[in-house]
Amino acid sequence: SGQEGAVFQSRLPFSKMTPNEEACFPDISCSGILGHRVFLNIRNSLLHMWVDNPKTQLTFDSALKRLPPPFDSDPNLVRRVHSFLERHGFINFGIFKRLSPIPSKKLGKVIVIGAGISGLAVGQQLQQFGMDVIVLEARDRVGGRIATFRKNSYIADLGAMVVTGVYGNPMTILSKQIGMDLVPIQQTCPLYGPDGKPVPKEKDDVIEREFNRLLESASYLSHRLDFNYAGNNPVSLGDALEWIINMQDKAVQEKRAAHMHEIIAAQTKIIEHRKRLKATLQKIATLKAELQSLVRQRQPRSAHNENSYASQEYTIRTTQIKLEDMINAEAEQRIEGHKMDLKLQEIEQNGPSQVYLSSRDRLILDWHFANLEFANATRLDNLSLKHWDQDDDFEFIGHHTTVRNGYSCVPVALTENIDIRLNSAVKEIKYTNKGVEIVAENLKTSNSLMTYKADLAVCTLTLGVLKVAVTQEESQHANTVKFDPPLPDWKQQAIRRLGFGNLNKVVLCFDRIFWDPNANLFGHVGSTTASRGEMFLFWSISSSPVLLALVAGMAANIVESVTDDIIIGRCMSVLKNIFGNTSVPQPKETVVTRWRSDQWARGSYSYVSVGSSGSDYDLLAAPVIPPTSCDPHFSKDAEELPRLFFAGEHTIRNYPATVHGAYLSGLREAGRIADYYLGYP
Ligand code: FAJ
Repeated sequence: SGQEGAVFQSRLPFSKMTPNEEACFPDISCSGILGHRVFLNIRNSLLHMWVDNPKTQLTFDSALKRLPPPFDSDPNLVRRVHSFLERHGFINFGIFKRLSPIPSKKLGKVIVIGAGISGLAVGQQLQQFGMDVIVLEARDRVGGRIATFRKNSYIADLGAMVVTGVYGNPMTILSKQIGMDLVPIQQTCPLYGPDGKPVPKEKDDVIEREFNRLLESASYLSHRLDFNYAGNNPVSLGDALEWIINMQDKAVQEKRAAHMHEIIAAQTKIIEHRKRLKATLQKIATLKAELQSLVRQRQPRSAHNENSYASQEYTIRTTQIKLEDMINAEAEQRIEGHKMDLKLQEIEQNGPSQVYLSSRDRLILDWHFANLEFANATRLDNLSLKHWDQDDDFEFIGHHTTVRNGYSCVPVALTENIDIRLNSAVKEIKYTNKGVEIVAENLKTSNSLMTYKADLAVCTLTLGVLKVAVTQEESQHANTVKFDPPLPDWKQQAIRRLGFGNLNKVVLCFDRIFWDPNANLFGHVGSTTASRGEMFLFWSISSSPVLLALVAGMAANIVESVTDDIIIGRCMSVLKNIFGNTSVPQPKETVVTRWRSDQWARGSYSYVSVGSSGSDYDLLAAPVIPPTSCDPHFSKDAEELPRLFFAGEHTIRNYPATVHGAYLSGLREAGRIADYYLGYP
């Protein structure tokens, strides 16, 4: 709440201009501290007004009226700040009540390819900026990778389902505008072992700590020791983790060897000591015999044997003293021997563990790896060790929530007032410095082809679809999009480098809840490392009895070639193993996703693969200027205008792989297009 909260919610620094603001307001940028303060005050006040009431358009007039003096004294500056915030998607975005009409004279024509969240965001924005927008979508629905299964009272998200953090997240503003039923996720997640028995909490905690330590070690290897290449090959996160695990194993073996040496040294000391004790005992026996014989031969004292008597008594006495000394030495040696035995016992009892991880512990660790493979939508050995978590600093804070009424309510709401052509599969994107021509096949009307002409196009095709477009596998795939001319090499290389992963879900709708209704999650530890991602996590987020099983990592691709019956059967045996045969009823409805085989997606979301980095997201976001025209009548300015723009989760470096990132990429491109094509009011 308050102005600071509103600025934070808008992902801007409260008391500083951003580089983009400095570029757009060069006069303020070099005007000194007072000018900065005035700018920041106007900007922050406007953000506050919008975040407080995002259901109604914040017009320039109402903003000016509500600004306290002296910040209202320069209406021209207020107008510029208002226009800047509107254009770059900081205010007046989403679905809100308009107070001023959209310009009726259209200011340029745009084709948006794809009606996922990014396509809808860019379409909404450009439409309200006064451009003529058509959105072409191949599916018979909007939303793309936001897809909700609805049947009777059952609701389940087959694609995105989590809103990750509320502060700074544009979804928070959208949730105030449309009926999103956001429910915080309970993070506790009991684990069940491969035998179906609960994993004890203490064991679970120990392995989770070890998992975090392994990740820290991997980060240390990469960022402190700069161990990012093995020879000329970049290292993957998976390689680094397995390498550290092997090192730990080796370290345990070395500790065990050192321990054995310690035992041998202690035993050697004991043997030596026992030898000494034996010698002492022998000496005692000899002295005792000597003494006995001396005593036996003892002569009584008389006047004529004074000297020999004294010598005899002296010998007896010294032998006695030697014997006493030996007996004392024996006693001391026995105490010392006892101490040595105790020491050996202690060493033997406090030896290091036999192995770094027992096979059962390793499987629990594999469960955590599967969870990481789910978040990244790929196997750990595909992730770049150096860059896999490059977006971590931009994670939103606040609780993670699910959309109880189904995430598809968002894209559906964003269709308001936009011309969307469903069942229109784009086949060809031709771009020249005069504009674009988009050839689309109508999948409903006997596959007829339509050509749409416009000034520019925004391509929100998924990275998976773009990968098909830039490789030579055209004949194998139904959805191949041709770029004419082909995309520039730098764009093609980035498309090839960045990874596009996979994640699948199995929806099971029952007639009753048989799991703990208070937990949103429970985990199932697989029986092998290779199958660790198979139904490793079950979600229960709906108010109706629906379970959602996740299939991640290597298993995500494997399940796509298996029939639904087999997959459901596997889910059921996991559940019966945990809850007992008789407690688990047959599901009433089931759905199995296959995102990799889905021709309009070709996977789930992007990841930073080995050999790639965050800057590939920037290259994917960069617009394309058509190659220079040979037409002598063409003006230089027109030639330099980009005609192809790109949005989507794979184009946003700081927030990739997410719904909010895809949405923000749409806002970003709308701002960029307006800057190129509309100039500033
Ligand atoms: O919860 O924000 C999630 N939360 C989230 N994003 C997810 C999440 C995952 C996640 C959470 C936190 C951090 C990172 C990820 C976890 C998971 O549960 N969840 C998720 C689960 C699955 C199974 C999937 C598939 C995705 C997620 N995501 C990712 C987001 O869904 C996506 O990042 C976002 O929705 C992407 O939006 P976009 O606008 O960039 O892309 P699309 O695919 O929605 O739109 C492209 C459109 O082009 C489609 O409608 C497609 O039909 C169309 N098209 C394709 N070819 C065409 C065409 N149209 C015309 N002609 C053609 N030739």
